[in-house]
Amino acid sequence: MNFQISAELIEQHNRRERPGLMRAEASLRRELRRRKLNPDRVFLAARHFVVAVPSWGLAAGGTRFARFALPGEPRDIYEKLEDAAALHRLTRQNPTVSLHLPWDRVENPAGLRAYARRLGLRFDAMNSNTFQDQPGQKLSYKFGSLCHTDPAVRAQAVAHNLEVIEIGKKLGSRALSVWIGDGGNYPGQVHFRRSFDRYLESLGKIYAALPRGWRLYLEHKPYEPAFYFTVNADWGTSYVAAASLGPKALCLVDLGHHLPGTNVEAVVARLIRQGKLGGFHFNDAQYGDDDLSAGAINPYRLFLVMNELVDAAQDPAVKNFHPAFLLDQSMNLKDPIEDLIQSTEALHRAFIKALLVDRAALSRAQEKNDPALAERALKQAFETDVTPWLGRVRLENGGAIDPIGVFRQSGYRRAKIKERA
Ligand code: PSV
Ligand code: MN
Repeated sequence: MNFQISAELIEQHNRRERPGLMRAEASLRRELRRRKLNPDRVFLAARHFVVAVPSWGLAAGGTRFARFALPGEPRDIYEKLEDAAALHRLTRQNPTVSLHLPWDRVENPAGLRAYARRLGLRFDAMNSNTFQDQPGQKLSYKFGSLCHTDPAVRAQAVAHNLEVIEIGKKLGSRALSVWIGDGGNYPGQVHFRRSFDRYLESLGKIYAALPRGWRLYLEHKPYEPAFYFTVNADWGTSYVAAASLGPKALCLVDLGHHLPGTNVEAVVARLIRQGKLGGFHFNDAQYGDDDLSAGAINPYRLFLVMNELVDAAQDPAVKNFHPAFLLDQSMNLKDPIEDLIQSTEALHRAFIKALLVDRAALSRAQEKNDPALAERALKQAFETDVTPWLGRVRLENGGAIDPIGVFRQSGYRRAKIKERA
C-alpha cells in the first residue's frame, strides 16, 4: 500500500489549531459586520472556491538551461495523481487535474479515470501539444503546427487535437485548451494574414469535432518560442479567433502571457463584456512567462483580476459566466505540493478579498468621478486580513487548517523518496 496522509493526522492537527482559528475568525466577522457586510453570505461564497491542478506542475519543471530533479517527485501520471490526491486531501480545493498530451499519455484512459475516481479526483481541461516534436512523429513542428504552410503538417496537428478530444471523452473532461507556439523569429519569415487564415481553418476542424457540452479554450501568448511574431499573440487576436469560430470557443487568459505593463484586469473585463472569457491559467511573473506561484509577486493584481470576476458574477447583465480556474506553473525550487498549496491559498485569499469590496460604494464613487473613494473601496477590501477564513473553509470542507504544516509533519515526501527510488 502506498503511503498516504491519514485523516487522523489531519483531525489531530485541526483539533489543536481550531481554538485559535475560531478566535481569529470571530474578530474578522465582527470587523465585517462593522462595515455592514454579511459575513455568512461572504463565507458561503468563499466555501465553494476550487482550482484545477496542472499535471505538469506536480513534478520539477525546469528552465531553458537545466532541470533539477526533485527527490521523490512523481515519475508518471499515476504518481502525479497520487500527489494531486494528497494535495486535495489537505486543501479540499483541488478536486480536478488538467492533463497534457502526449506527456500524460496512457495505454488505458478508462483505467486512468477509474484510478482517479478511487483517489477522489476528476479531470479538468485537456491540453494538446503541437509545440514540440515527439519521438517517432512523422512531420516536424519546427516551422509551425496548426498554421504551418504545409497542409500535411496542419492535418497532423489537427489530428493530434482530435485524438486529445477522444481521450478527454474517455476521461470525462469537458474542454480542450489549445496553445501553439506558431510564429517566426525574423521579419518576413511568416505572412501575418495568411498564417492567421491557416490558424482559423485548422481550429475550425477542431471546433467541428467538439462533443456536446465541450468548450474550446484559445490561449494567447506574446512571445516564446517565437521571438519576432506569434500568430496568437494577444487577447485581441484570440478574441477574433474565438468569435469567428462560434459560441463554444472562448479565450483563456494565462496571467504570465502579457507584455510588461499590460492591464490584465482590463483585458479580463473586456473579454467578459464580449462573452468570451473561458478561463484562466493562474501563475505569477516578474519579467515574462515566469510561471512562478500565483500571488507570489503581485498579489494586488491577482485581487484586481478577482475583483472583475466577482463584479461580473454579481451583475445580472452578465450571462453564462463560468470561467474555468486552472493553475499553470512550473516548480523548480519548491516542493510542488507545497507550491500548489500556496498558490491555491493565494487565489482563495484574493477571491475572498474581492467578495469584500463594497460594490455600492465603489459604484457611487465611479459615477461621481471620485477616484479617491473608488480606490479606497478596493483598498479597504484588499487590506483586510482574511487569513482566518482560509483555514476555516478548509476545516469546514474536511481539509487541514495549516496544510503545509500537516504535509511536512506527515513525512509524505520522505515516504515517496523511498517508494519512488
Ligand atoms: C505555454 O507557455 C503554456 O502556458 C501553455 O498553457 C502550455 O500548455 C503550458 O504553458 C505548458 O507548457
Ligand atoms: Mn498556460
